[in-house]
Amino acid sequence: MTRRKVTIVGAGNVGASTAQRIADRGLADVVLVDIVPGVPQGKALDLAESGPVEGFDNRVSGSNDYRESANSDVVVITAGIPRKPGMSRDDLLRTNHDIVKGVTDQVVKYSPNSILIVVSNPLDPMAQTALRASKFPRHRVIGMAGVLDSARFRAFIALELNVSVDNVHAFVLGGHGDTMVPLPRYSTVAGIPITELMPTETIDRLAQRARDGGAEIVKLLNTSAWFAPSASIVEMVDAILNDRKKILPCSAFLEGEYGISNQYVGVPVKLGGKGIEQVIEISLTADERVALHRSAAAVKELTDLLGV
Ligand code: NAI
Ligand code: 2OP
Repeated sequence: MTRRKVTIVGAGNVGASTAQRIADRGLADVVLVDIVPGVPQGKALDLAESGPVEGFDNRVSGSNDYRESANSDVVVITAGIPRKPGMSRDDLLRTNHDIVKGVTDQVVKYSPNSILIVVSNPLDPMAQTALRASKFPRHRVIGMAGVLDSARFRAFIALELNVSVDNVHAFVLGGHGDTMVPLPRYSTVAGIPITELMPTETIDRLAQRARDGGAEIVKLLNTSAWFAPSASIVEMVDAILNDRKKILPCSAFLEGEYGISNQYVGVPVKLGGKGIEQVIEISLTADERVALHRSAAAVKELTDLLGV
């Protein structure tokens, strides 16, 4: 059996904790790449030294050079900068676009057959940036957002009803932003739609908390989340490496599905060894469809600004 290899670009909070989860689960060898000298090497060495205690034999290394990433099966892109004081949303958009484009060019050079999972924000436009830069087919460039947004919704439902998170499934579609679309009709506890378990006002409150989930953490920590994001990334990495054919909400480049074309937006997909093996089209009510299209339009405004 050949060893699997996952490269994570950006050895910051999200990248490093993704590396840790992959190593702890023995999923694959891990390479951390970052532009800051010493950081990917230091974090990788520290993580590798936890192997004897945690009981993993996977190799963990860090580099500022993409040669180390060669022939990766999966590459996770978390490189980017957070918004700084005085910086507009557009400035951030352009800066992270340039970073993600540069990173993708390097990744593709050394891992031409890899599957890319894009995490950098703003998520859906960054996934589109990576798709254009890589020239990969759409099933090999996937954005991570829906798994995280749904995990937040699931956590809030489980807390509210005092039930195990194991029993709770939820779908959140649309772009990773204020316009994301939690779908209560498709969110269930032990198979029972939550619409039968809670009054509409409670569901609306939990859905809004899921929508604001990222901002709620930023307000508390003054930086964005990494535990739930890294767990969500690793669920996708695991589905791909183990060809699980798992149905997960991911940001996918649509070509007519849901009446949306030529852009990324969060939808349910089947994730397996080939990446996105199918975009699953679920039936939506008129209101849900309007909300998904409104969210897609908000993403398109940003990709139009970038010209990607
Ligand atoms: P961070 O600031 O801790 O880490 C980012 C890392 O990227 C830093 O180590 C930095 O040196 C590196 N970097 C910057 N430019 C680079 C380049 N050109 N090449 C290689 N590395 C480069 O940030 P954090 O918290 O890890 O977040 C990373 C990104 O993920 C952000 O854009 C954040 O908004 C996004 N994010 C997205 C989520 C999602 O649901 N899609 C969830 C959480 C975070
Ligand atoms: C989050 O949702 C900031 O996208 C990041 O936590």
